[in-house]
Amino acid sequence: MKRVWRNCHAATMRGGEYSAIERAALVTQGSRIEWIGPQDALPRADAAEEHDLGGAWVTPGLIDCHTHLVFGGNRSQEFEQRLQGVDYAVIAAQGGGIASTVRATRQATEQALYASARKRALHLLRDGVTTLEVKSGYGLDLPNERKMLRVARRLGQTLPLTVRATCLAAHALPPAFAGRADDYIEEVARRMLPVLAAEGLVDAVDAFCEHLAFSPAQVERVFQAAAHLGLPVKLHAEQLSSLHGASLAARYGALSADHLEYLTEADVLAMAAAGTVAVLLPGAFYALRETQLPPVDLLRRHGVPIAIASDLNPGTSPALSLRLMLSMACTLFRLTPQEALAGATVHAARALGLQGTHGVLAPDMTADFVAWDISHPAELAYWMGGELPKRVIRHGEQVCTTALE
Ligand code: DI6
Ligand code: FE
Repeated sequence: MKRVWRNCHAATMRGGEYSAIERAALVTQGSRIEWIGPQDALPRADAAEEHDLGGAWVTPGLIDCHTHLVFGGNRSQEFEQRLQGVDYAVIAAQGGGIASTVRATRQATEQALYASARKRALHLLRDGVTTLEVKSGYGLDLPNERKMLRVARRLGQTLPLTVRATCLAAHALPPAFAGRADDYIEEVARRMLPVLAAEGLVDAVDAFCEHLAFSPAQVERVFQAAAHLGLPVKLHAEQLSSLHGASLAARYGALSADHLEYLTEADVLAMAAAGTVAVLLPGAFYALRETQLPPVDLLRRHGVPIAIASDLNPGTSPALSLRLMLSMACTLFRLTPQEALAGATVHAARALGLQGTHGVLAPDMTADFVAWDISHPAELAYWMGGELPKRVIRHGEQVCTTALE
């Protein structure tokens, strides 16, 4: 169906800038944008529906390109214990940390996991997100990684959201493989990935490259398996130390390297040459009270696209608002509001391999956009929390509206 959307301003985000059109209009045809431009130049069209956007600012639908939003239980009691002074090592020895989420995720039925993940996904949708990535990585064996990825697929089928599913089986060492990390990596590379990919559950492959997780050599084994299956890779890299995982990821043509507080200039150059997106995660930086800043100036200087995501997970980033992450990216990492918004639209699309269809407002792109009742797009990174009045349009249809009456 053809629809005309008038009386708005558009931050198209072309070229990673607002690239604003004031007094704009859009024409959508089904799930695609057919035309966008100044309202005065609106072509005559026989539209089935006309919508007055009331002077709103329209942006591309927000894209949260790094989440772990499918998980069992939560770790709020652990949070409380830590703040009462209980040592993290003691909590871990009591089975806390990632291990406790793995237990809770394994115990949960697929239906229960879906029900809890759906609520978190709705928080994001109400905040203007129309595309999100969901990682597995709390199952750590074939049936439970499958269960997580099936939930991710089901979210995409049942909610008005585009969901990309990433297999993060190489997130942590499962208890059954204690002391045998190489054996677990072989299990991931030889059995889990091929089976899950054959079931159509995997859009990309991720791993956690860190002293407390997997070494670059082990990550490379996973990347070889992904390449063999024709799947793109991503990597949790340089979050707590410098292992040059980002350079390794770049060598495998990774869509993104994520976290990156300890990234070096050599890693930045490798990412620039490979076109790998830097995904910065201010929620985890904040929750861990990290002080090492990601090298934003080096990323800018060498032209590496910067994306911003929630890292929504029960341990290090229980973040239910992508807009709050934009605010934190500005205040903590000194991004400009324009860079932050580009990080949750055009560059986030690239981090998911969706740059051909998502992330900017232009003819032939998917008609995913948000009409915000704001006076300037910088407001999206300016307000901390709350609910901005908006309409969320996905595939050319209004799917959510939040108005304050
Ligand atoms: N990096 C993180 O910060 C999270 N995962 C990862 O690879 C931690 C996930 C958790 O604590 O549950
Ligand atoms: Fe993460």
